[in-house]
Amino acid sequence: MFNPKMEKISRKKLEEIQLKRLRKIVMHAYENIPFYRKKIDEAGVNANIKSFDDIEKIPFTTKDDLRKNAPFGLLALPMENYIELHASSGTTGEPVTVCYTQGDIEVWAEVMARCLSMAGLTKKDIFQIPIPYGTFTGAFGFHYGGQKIGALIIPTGKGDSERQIRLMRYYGTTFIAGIASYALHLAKIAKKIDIEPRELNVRNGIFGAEIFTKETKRKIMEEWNMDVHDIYGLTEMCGPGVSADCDEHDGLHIWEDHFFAEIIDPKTGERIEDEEEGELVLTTLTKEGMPIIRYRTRDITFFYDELCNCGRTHRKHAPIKGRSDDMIIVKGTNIFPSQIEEAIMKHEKVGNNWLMILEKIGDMDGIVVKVEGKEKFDEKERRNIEKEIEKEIKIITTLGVKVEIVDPDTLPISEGKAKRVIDRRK
Ligand code: DLL
Repeated sequence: MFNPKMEKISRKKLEEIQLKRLRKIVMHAYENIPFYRKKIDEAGVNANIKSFDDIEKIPFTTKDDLRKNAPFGLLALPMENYIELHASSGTTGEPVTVCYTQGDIEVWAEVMARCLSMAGLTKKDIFQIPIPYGTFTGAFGFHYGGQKIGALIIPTGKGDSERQIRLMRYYGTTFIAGIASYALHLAKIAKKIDIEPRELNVRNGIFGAEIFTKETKRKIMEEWNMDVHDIYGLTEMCGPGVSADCDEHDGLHIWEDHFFAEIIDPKTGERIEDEEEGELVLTTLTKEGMPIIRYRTRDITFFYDELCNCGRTHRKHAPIKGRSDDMIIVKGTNIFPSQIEEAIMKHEKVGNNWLMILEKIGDMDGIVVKVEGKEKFDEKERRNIEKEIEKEIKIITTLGVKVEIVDPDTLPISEGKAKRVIDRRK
C-alpha cells in the first residue's frame, strides 16, 4: 500500500476526518465562491453543516453549472494561486475547465499514487504512459502519481501505436496506463508488426476513462498476459484517481478522505441504500482551488455494503455501468452500451472494435450493431457469429437487435475515448 496508515484507517476515524473536511469545504465554497453562496442561500439552508445528514440539504452541482460559470467563475482563490489547468475531453458537449493550486496537484498525486500502487506499480517499474499529454487529465494524473512512487516514467504521449509498441520492446516497459479500448487496439497493432504483446515485458496495466466491462478486462489480460486494474475519475474532481480496484478485482475503492461519495436515485435526487444502483454524487473534501459540492457525475454504480478483504477500509463501488445520459431507450427498454459490449466481448471470433447505430425503421426503433471480425469470414460463418451475438444481446438486454460482422479494420478507431453509439432516430 502506498499510504497504509490512511488506506487502512478505522471507519470511525475516517468518518471523523470526512465530517471535519466536509464542514470546512462547504464553508470555504460558501465564503469564497459567489455561485455557491447564491445557491446555498437560495435553498435556504445553513452552510454551517453539522452532520452527514445536513449535507443532503445542500443543492447539487451539475455539469451545466460548471459550463455556465466557465472557465474561471468557480475559482475560490485569486488567480495567482493556480499553477495548472485541465479540461474534460467533452464526452458529452462542451469541455469543463478546472484549475489546480500546488496543494491540489499534491492531493492528485497522492490519490493517484495509491491507485497505481494498488495496481502493482513500484519504484522498480518502467512505466509507459501512452495517453495524450494535454488538457485531458489522463496523462498528467498518471505522471504525477508515478513520480510520487518513483517509477521510471516514459511519457510517450499521444498516438502512433506502432511507435508505442516498439518503445515498449526497446525500453522493456513493465507497466502501462490508459484508456481501456486503446489497450486492445495496441495489442492488435503489435500483432500486425509481428510483435506478440504477451512476449513483451508488460506485466501490469491500469485503465479507465470509459466503460470497462469484465469481458474487456479479461480480453486485455489475455492479450497481454498482464494483470489489469480499473481506475475511475473525472475532470471535475481532479481527473483519474477518485477510485480504483485492488487485487480482489471486485469493486473500486473510493479515497474517502478526499472525496465524499453518495449514491442517489437520479429521478428523485434522494439518497439510496447500499447495493442499490443509482447515480454517484461526489464532493471534493480537500480541493482548495475549485471545491465542488455534491456533483452529479451521471455515472451509474452502487456501493458495496461490506468492507474489502484487502484490508483497505475505504468503501468500494461497482465498476461504472454507464452514464445516465448514455442510457438509450429503445422500444421502451433502457439499455447501456456496456451491456452490448459485454455480449460482444464474450465471443471469441470477434475483434475489439464495435459500433451501435440506432435508426427508425418505419415507426419502430431499430438497432444495428456492427462488430469487426477477428478475420475475414465467409458468408456462412459470418451469419453464425451474428446469430450467436444476437442471442447473447437478447439474453442481456431482452432486445432483438441486428448484428453485422464486418471485416477487420473497417470501423473508425479513436485514440481517445471510443465513440460507440450513433443515434439517427431524431
Ligand atoms: O476520463 C479521467 C480518467 C482518465 C479516468 C484516465 C481514468 C483514466 P473525463 O474526461 O472528465 O475524465 O471523463 C470522466 O469518464 O464521468 C465517466 O463517465 C467516465 N469514466 C472515467 N473512468 C471510468 C471508468 C477522465 N473506470 C467520465 N469506468 C466519468 C467507466 C469511466 N467510466
